[in-house]
Amino acid sequence: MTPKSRVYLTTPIYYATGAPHIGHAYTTLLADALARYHRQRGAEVHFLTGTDEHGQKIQEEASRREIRPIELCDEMAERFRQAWSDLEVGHDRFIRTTEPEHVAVVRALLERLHARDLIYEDLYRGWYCVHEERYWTTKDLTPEGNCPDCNRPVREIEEKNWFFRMSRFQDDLIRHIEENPGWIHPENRRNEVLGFLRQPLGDLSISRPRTRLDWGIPIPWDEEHVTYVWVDALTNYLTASGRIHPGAPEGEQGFEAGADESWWPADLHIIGKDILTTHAVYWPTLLMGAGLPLPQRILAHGWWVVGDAKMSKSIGNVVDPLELRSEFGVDAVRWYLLREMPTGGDASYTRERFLTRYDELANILGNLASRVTSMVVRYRDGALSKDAPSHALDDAIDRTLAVYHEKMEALRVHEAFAAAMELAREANGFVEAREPWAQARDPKQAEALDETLASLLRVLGVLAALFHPTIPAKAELLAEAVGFARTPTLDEARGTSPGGRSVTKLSPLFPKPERG
Ligand code: ME8
Repeated sequence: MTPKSRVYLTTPIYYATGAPHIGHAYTTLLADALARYHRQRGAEVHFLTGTDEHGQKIQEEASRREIRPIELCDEMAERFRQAWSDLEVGHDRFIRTTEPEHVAVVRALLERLHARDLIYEDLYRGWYCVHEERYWTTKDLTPEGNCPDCNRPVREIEEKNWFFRMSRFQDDLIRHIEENPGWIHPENRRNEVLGFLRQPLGDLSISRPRTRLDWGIPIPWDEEHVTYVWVDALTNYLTASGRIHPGAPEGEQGFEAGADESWWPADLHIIGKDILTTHAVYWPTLLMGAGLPLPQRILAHGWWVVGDAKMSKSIGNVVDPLELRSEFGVDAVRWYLLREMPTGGDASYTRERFLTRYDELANILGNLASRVTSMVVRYRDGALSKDAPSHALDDAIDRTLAVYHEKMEALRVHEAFAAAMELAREANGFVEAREPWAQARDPKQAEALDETLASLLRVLGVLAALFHPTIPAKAELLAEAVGFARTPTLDEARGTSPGGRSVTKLSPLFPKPERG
């Protein structure tokens, strides 16, 4: 597949209520790994993350803590920013839904839908879950009469609301999903959405009365109502794309088709499976209503549990990625999360698995890197001659690159990284088979030793590039140790001869942690 030249990737914007845990970290790291992969292939990338700051959850948490909602949001946005910086996430934009630019884009989108007669006023009677901020009909509720999503009690309410004519777009959405098989990934999630769309699709309430909820974006033509938090939140992807210019005269705000310098449409929305309906039903129908193109793809990944229990504050088993980082280092956390979870499937965190994955880094990649660099220093004084033959492992490299690219394109990121680790394992096997220490003792084998070491150096350069999306800092140390000024691209690493570059002995890349 030819690499794309521009890639716009997004994570969900996380609620500014709780601290980031390994679930949030996983999504963000997955986006970061893909962003790094595409940048390395020469694409210009726009990687967006941020915080979701309006709505009842935020208002209630702020009032529980006796602070103003904006104070809570300022604190939490900083906390998320810091966490991403500590985990070496290289996003390009951190959006907050309280930013004036975003507020203006949400209002412009609502005006647009209103002007197209896609919004009407009606009386809503039914059940409401405060926690999920969602309305339910009686048949949606659990047998005990609770919210089907969070199992908390619901309230019966009757209120005036503004509705979006979502039902009008049901057939178009089904057609879009059927005509674009890879649009929702993985396939079981796509089937889930198609299953959901077999029932008649209702209209979507897009407002909340201010008497009940004040912390939101006012509906432009009705100050007594604020925007439903999901409509507000989903629009963040559009705001950060730069497509909409709310201040421009009508007809020039960016809703119209035509040449466009912005990042819209997104190439990939990465989300957890919990928020699939909002992304694969609400969001595309809102975009259809506004006459805007749909995102290219949606990846709904699976769920992290802890052992066999749900991760939750009330159980007290929430795994903090920053604590793991202080114990084992950032690379251990990044490698574990990205390698352990099958992209799209579920995964269970245990300390044992974490340590096993760390051992894999230390014993396979780390070990290869230290033994090869130290042999080059010992036997060849830190540099091989310029014309040293270095192609003994080229087949293994090329096989790995083919699998790696194929898996990355197919969003099977864990398998791409598994292929990278497999190359390091093969290279260790090559060391055992060639026995460079024996070659070094035999002057007749000088050329053979050159080939052994030079081929291994070429592999180490390729490994630095292959591991860059998951463990960028360690990949850079490795690249520097084999004589690159910075981490090479895959093509540079594969294509340049290692002879003549100066090699330094690496101290262990992944030192043994103290085991508690
Ligand atoms: O839903 N396993 O925000 P949120 C895997 N603000 N991923 C997990 C996870 C787990 N146990 N727990 C959380 C919201 N996640 C809205 C989104 S987007 C326009 C608005 C990740 O703070 C996963 O990506 O509840 C999930 O979709 C997201 O965090 C939910 O984050």
